[in-house]
Amino acid sequence: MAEKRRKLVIATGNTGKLREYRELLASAGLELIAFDTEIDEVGETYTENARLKAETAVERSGLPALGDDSGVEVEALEGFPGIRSARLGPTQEERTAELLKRLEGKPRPWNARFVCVLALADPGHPTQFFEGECRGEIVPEWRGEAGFGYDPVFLVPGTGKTFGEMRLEEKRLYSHRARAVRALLESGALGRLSV
Ligand code: ITT
Repeated sequence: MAEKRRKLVIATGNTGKLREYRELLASAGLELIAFDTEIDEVGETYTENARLKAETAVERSGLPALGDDSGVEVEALEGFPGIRSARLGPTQEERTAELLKRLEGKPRPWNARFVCVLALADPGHPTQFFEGECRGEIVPEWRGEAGFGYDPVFLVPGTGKTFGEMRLEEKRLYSHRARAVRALLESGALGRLSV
């Protein structure tokens, strides 16, 4: 009989993130289950918010869960929007436009970094954290239709492309999320899940 795959909840309501996790964890041999906790992100750090998402999903599902809190930090805006990246406006288009508006008139390059903190919560075990970053530059023109969020205005140094111009397989070579997932996979934690 085929061995039953272990289940891992991906605690997100963001379809762009979910698509990336399905790709990044494809080789991990797990059954991935999407679950949007819809919690208020009341934490003051990526770590606190990632923990909230993952632990809430564990409480409600009884299964191990991964929470992702991420954002873009722009040097000329002293790290803004950071953990508030999802709250700059009602739609992503308005959020990106708002970010560009705040940068208007500031000298370029608009250096920035994407940050991703992953929390792995497992019933009966302390929650573990993994982090990844990707340095780049915000550009004023929107380029490409791929990805999600601020991808069309985030230029990756040395590639001449924004994340909006990269397919998933290319974005994963550079992305903050891919780096956090690599740290998670290298830790061996997914092989020790309790359920
Ligand atoms: P969940 O909390 O349900 O996971 P969310 O979109 O609210 O979904 P966050 O609170 O972590 O997630 O907000 C992160 C925001 O940062 C996200 O909405 C994007 O606008 C942006 N972001 C994060 N990773 C990104 C990426 O790889 N590419 C583009 N934008 C990204």
